[in-house]
Amino acid sequence: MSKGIVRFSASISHDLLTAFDRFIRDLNYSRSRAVQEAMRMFMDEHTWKHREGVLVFGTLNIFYDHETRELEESLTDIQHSYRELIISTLHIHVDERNCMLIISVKGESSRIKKLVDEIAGRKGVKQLKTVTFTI
Ligand code: NI
Repeated sequence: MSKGIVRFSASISHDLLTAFDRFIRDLNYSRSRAVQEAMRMFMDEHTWKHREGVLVFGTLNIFYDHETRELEESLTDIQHSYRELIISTLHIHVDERNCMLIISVKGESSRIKKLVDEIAGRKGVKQLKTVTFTI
């Protein structure tokens, strides 16, 4: 084993590992390479959440059920509360039931984290993915 390389073990479900192995085999990745890339991507995505006072810009991509009672109203209310961060919003009607909201933001990291947490905590929000850059 070369210097700087370590082995570690982790516990995950059998189903997840099976799906992961199948997935990376199609990409011609080894487990080690895929896990390293996933760890770097994870840290890239979340680093700004641990740092206060950093200027962050990017998009919040929210996939939600528009039939959930009062969700759309509360998403609008939240956006009004954080309007100083929001550059623009794009609403996409995905199908009969689901919508996607893309909110472009620019502002201080801890404030954007609060906005993300408020939206993610709403009932009916199925997924929230952020694409962020720091400068
Ligand atoms: Ni819609």
